[in-house]
Amino acid sequence: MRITVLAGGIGGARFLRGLKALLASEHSGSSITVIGNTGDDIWVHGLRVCPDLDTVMYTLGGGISDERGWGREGETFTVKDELASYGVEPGWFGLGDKDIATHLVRTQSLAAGYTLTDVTTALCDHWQPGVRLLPMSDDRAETHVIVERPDDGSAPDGTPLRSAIHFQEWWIRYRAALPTHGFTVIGIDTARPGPDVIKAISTADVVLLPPSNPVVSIGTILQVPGIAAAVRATHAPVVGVSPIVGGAPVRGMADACLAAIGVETSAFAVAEHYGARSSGGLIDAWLVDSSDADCVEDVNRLGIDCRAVPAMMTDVDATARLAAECLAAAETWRARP
Ligand code: FO1
Repeated sequence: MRITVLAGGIGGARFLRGLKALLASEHSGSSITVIGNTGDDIWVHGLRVCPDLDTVMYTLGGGISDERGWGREGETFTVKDELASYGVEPGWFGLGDKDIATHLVRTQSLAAGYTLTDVTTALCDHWQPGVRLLPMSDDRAETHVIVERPDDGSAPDGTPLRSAIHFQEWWIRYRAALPTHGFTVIGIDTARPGPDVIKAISTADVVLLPPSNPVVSIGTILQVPGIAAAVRATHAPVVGVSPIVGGAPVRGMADACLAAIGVETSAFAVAEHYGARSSGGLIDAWLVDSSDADCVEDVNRLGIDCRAVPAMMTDVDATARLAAECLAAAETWRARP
């Protein structure tokens, strides 16, 4: 079975760890292709950092800091502290010493003319994540956030002025706690899907949207011209997992992202946001946590086959069971009359 997963950072990576465990135990001969979000990517001190790609690679390759969910286990920040002593910005970005090696390899390879896909393949040769990790695009497409910063001041009529800041600054420095008016992915209009991305979607047996951030992770991947159309057109069932449980994100700040685009923070609202493929949207089935069972009928009425299951990824076994529910939902959809 060929499974293609559109994934962002921590939530997507944790889901993949369970999916991998499930396939190893019950679906030998299956393969996973991950289409990774690169909208979070950032130049820091001249290094190209790809947070979501690295989070998937480290999580599945055994190098992740489980405590943080990003960066390396046993990490130190000596270089970051030295840079801070020079007063070099950005001081707010947590650049780990071990992590720098990954960014140096990536930056040097990009400078030598290799594509981000080539570089990611080479890094994964080292980390052996057990999945094929494809950047959504080899072209630069960086998420920026339209905010009101404290020192931005106001126009003569008193209207607060707005600025666009890099997603990482919004996420890390400001913890998404500024008045936020939306997102813009700089370069997205001319970004092309990475090689094999469209093929991975159109030839998949199952396409999964794991509980990653539906706005700035999965949403960004779907903004790459051609990718959403490929999801709509694939013969594979498309199954999503709600990242919102009981009206709140399980981790991260998807609620701030959803609010910024005018979508309610609920399992139902995110399903509605993705839309039923039968009416031009993206998903066929939607898994919500058991605590949100009261929305199942409403989601079904959207034309999306909804089921309430234990969706908290508390450990690998629980996540493997969630992944099994995704595959069951896919088979139910495939078998429909
Ligand atoms: N997240 C933080 O909250 N603080 C950090 O200092 C930080 C540094 C960082 C460095 C490398 C990396 O791959 C990820 C890092 N993250 C950090 C996480 C990152 O901001 C988010 O995981 C994604 O961009 C959103 O999914």
